[in-house]
Amino acid sequence: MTIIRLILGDQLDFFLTSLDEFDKSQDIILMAELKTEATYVNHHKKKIAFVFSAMRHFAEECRLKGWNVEYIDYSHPNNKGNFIHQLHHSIEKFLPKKIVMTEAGEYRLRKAFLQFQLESSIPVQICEDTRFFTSKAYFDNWAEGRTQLRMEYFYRELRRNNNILMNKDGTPIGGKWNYDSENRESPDEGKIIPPPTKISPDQITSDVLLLVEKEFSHHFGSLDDFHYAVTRKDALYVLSKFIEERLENFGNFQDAMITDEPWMYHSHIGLYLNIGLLSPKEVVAKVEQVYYDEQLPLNSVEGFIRQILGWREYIRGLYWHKMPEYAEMNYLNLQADLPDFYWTSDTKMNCISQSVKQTYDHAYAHHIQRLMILGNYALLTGISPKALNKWFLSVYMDAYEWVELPNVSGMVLFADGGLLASKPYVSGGAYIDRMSNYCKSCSYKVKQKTGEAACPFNYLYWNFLIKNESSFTKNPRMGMMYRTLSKMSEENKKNIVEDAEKWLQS
Ligand code: FAD
Ligand code: DLZ
Ligand code: SF4
Repeated sequence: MTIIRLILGDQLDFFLTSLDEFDKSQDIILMAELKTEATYVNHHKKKIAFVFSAMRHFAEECRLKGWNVEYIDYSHPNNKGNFIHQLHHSIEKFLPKKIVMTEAGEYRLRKAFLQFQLESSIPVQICEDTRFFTSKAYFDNWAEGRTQLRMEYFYRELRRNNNILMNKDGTPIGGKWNYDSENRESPDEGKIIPPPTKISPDQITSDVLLLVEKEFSHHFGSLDDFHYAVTRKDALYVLSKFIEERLENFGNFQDAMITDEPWMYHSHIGLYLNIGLLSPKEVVAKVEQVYYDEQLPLNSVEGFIRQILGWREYIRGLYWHKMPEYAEMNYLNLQADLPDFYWTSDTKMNCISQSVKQTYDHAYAHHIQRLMILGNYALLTGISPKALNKWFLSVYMDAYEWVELPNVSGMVLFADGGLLASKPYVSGGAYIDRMSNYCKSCSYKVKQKTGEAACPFNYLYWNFLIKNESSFTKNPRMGMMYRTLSKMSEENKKNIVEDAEKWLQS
């Protein structure tokens, strides 16, 4: 008798646990392009096109293996709009003996599937998602008894456990666990940055682009120049081009930003990792091997591996460890709405307008733009976790709640009170000026601290420290900032607070 194997849009991997012991003579793969998934937030048009096209290509690959696939596209007459209704429909149609699936990556869906499992008339088997280095249980165990959950210690443990960039005697290669201090070079405007690797849309992608323009025209974002991989083969090609062309400079310029250079030396593979076209283990293994074969700079190789083995695993562990409470946390009681310019890019602040514009165009911004431009401004101006999470979950191609929420609530908004970050990631204009060339063509003056022409990040930064003094003055990592503040004249502080209030009200 038939088993229906449900594959979600971010589970496009033939090694998925729900495909174990697949019997091609009887089993059926169920995949569906669903309204609820495309609209639980108004995803960027490119993200919907990417997921639908990658799903269609995966279904094609399954058919080529001779597997039975029930693929419900967006316009299919039997499209039921959400997973649970779709499953009920398939149970009636195929009378299967069992449903098998791999657990969903987001809490809201995992809850819905557990409820379905409880109520279903046939057995529903929900398998563990093993596409990560660590399980949820591993993280829970690691976190037990700790008041602070620092990524660095988690990462070191994973380096040891998986023997990655390690010497035989158990010490890290190069003698240090991390080379962060070497990964903060200012941008080099004279250096030619390799263009991003582009894959031309095939017929399947072109059809999807038309569908998305028709059905989701009101969503944020442009569909122009869609050049992403939608198959594993092409995603592997993008990875190989990153290793060949960009990895060497990844470390030095990891935090650098240049006007009209959205891609810098980043890998642009987060979207593929997150839907299963690439696996984190294979990416880390390949990059480590290249280090041994080609002696690429250790700060680049270690820095890159830390993002995937360290941050990505840690963030997922934290999400499952703390959900559902994590989504409700708001330690600093931030309540402001998101300004319109997060959607329109219509602001005189060049750093923000650049970051929003490229987000609109490409559904991509690199880490420092997300953290130190768009995130920094949000924290300084008190945007609420709900509003900011909704925006970040909507606009990026790689956004899924398990990875987006801890980054936004924990790393950006300090909403968890310091579980993830030892101090808030805030800065004035000087940091942005050091790490980018945005300030050179901005209407505001980055060196000016107060007054109409001053860079808003300057007075908003000091205003943030003044307003949140009671929350942070005992934080040892904030000592230097508060010592500088204590030396400021009362007159100066008054001007800062007045300018900040004027800005916040405008
Ligand atoms: P690279 O800079 O080349 O890094 C390589 C890989 O490391 C990434 O592809 C990603 O898989 C991983 N990585 C790096 N930093 C992180 C991190 N902080 N958390 C988890 N994985 C990380 N990443 C997402 O995948 N989805 C999100 O929705 C997301 N939202 C973010 C929101 C904010 C506010 C911030 C500060 C960061 C967010 N990140 C998110 C992390 C990071 O910005 C993106 O993974 C990265 O920009 C993707 O581009 P890339 O593939 O070129 O990454
Ligand atoms: C993101 C997304 C979108 C836009 N559309 C679909 C879809 O139509 N069908 C589907 O199976 N999955 C989709 N996804 C991915 C799911 O939202 C994802 O599986 C959950 O967010 C869990 O991580
Ligand atoms: Fe951004 Fe201020 Fe620089 Fe303008 S001057 S780009 S607002 S940091």
